[in-house]
Order: sequence, then structure tokens, then C-alpha cells
Amino acid sequence: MKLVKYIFAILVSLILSINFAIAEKWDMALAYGAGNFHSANATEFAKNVTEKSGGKLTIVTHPGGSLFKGGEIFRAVRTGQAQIGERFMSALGKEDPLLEIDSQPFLATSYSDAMKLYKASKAELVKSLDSKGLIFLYAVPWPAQGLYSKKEINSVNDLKGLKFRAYNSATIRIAELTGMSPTKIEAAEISQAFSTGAVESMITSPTTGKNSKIWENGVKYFYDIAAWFPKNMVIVNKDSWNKLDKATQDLVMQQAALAERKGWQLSKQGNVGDKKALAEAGMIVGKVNSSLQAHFVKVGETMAKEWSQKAGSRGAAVLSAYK
Ligand code: PCA
Repeated sequence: MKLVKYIFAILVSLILSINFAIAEKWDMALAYGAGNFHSANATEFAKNVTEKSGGKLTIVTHPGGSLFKGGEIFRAVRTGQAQIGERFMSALGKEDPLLEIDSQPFLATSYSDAMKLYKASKAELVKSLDSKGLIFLYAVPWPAQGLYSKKEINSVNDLKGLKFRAYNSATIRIAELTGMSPTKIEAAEISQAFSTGAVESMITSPTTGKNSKIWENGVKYFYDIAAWFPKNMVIVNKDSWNKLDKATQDLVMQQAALAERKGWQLSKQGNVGDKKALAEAGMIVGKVNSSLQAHFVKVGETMAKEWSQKAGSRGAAVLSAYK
């Protein structure tokens, strides 16, 4: 009898340990607040994977930079400190200039062109990330980028000398070519930067302005430039990925494709709805006038040349596939 009990105990602990070995838990680092549509979409993705994996994979989301701040997420996932995370792609130009392609002004100015550009660049990006030990899951664009300012802007002269919040090398370059003085600041710190007067203008989506309640920090004007749709991507550490069985990997990919479709839809809704929200909060929402538009087009042409030099033949191949 004792022996039977003994064998039984061994069997139970064996089964438990097998279960334990195949049950993975991933922490998902998200830079933007829980209410942001990227975070909400990622949270639904995590929930769906967790529910459908039959206990094999649990994904726990950490929005608002609570696990790692935006600027830390790429490295954290690469080194496995976080198994999965979302990062703004065009802030990673130093990793690979191809990651900046979606922030080149006037290259893709509509959602359908943004999708075309994404499709033309995806294979090369997946390969590049893979070589850094990362598995690419999905990418979703922010709504069209526009100019925010505390004061009214009618000409390039009105922009000169303004303290400008930038989010990547492309927006830093726009500021330089316009005569503004740029500082790189993560989205989570925008409200503070405007309220303390550290900055007085920026280019970002109506969504990020709405999420930061930018009108509460003395910002009155939003001018829609709609010259690019920068994306966030969700990436997984390859070692973590390799611990999953094939069925679970397939499930993650299938849910990622679904999240991508939903995310693009949510972005399109925000592109209309969030501009409305800015106006309803009392901001003056309009377009840049033709002289400013001409200025930004010229800036875009300069940047296109500079980017081509950085991106070399890989960049040229993606651009010709796009066009
Ligand atoms: N919001 C992010 C990136 C682009 C956007 O629309 C930000 O401002 O940091």
C-alpha cells in the first residue's frame, strides 16, 4: 500500500512538472496608457491568446510604461527582460533605417498608401528583426500626424525658434530644417513638458493630443499635415518564442493577424473621432495653409534624399516595390 502511494505521488508530481514546463508566462511591455487604442488592442490580443491557448501561454500586459518605458522596450525584449513588447518603429532608426520608412513625410499620406508601404517593407523588416533575435508579430499605424502649437501658426516664421517636442530622428530633422529647437520626449511625458514650458509645439496624432489632454496645458491649435502614418510594432524575444510548441506559435500568429486588422480599423476611427474630440475640447482644428504646406513638402524632399543615403540598396528596393 505504501509503495502504491509512493508511486502515485511520483506520478502526480511528474504530471505537474510537465504541465509547469509547458505553461509559459509572458510579460508584455506597452509604452502608452491603458486607454490608448494601441494598448487596448494589445490587451485584447493578450486576453485572446491566454484564453485560447489552453493554459499553455499567459500574456500579462503592462501599459503606460509601467514595466519598461517606451525608450527601453526594444532592448528589454531583445535581452529577454520582457518576453513581448510594443514599440514605436520609427524611433529605432539607429537599429535599422528601414524602421523609419513610415515617418518619411509625404511618402504615404493615406491609410491605403500606408498599408501599401507596410506590405512593401514588411519582409525586409521581419528579416532584420529576426537577425536581432526578435520575432515580429504585427504593426498598427497611428492616425495622421499634425502640428500642435500653443500659439497660432501662419507661416514658417511663426515656427522659427519654437521649442519643439520630437519623438524620433525624423521629427528632430523636421524641426532642424524649420528652425525650431527639438527635444526628444516620450509620449508619457508630454503633458508635463508642455505645462512646465519645456516645449510649446509638437507633431503627433490627434490621438496622442487627446490622450495627453493637451488643451489643459495651454495648447490651442492643431493643424492637420497628414504627411505620414508612423506605426507601432509588437515583437517577441526569440528564445521565449522557441519555448512555445507549434500549435501555440500558430495561435499567437493568428491572433496577431486579427489584432493587426482591428488595430488599423481603430486607427482609422481615431483619425476622425480624435480630431473631433480636440475641437470639442475647445481647440482650433484646421489644416496648415499653402505656404506652410509647401515648406513641409520641401523639408520632405530633403529628408527623402538623406534617408535614401542611409538606407542604401535595401531602402531603394523597398521604395521601388512600393511605387
Ligand atoms: N503618437 C506617438 C507616436 C506617434 C503618435 O501619434 C507619440 O507622440 O509619441
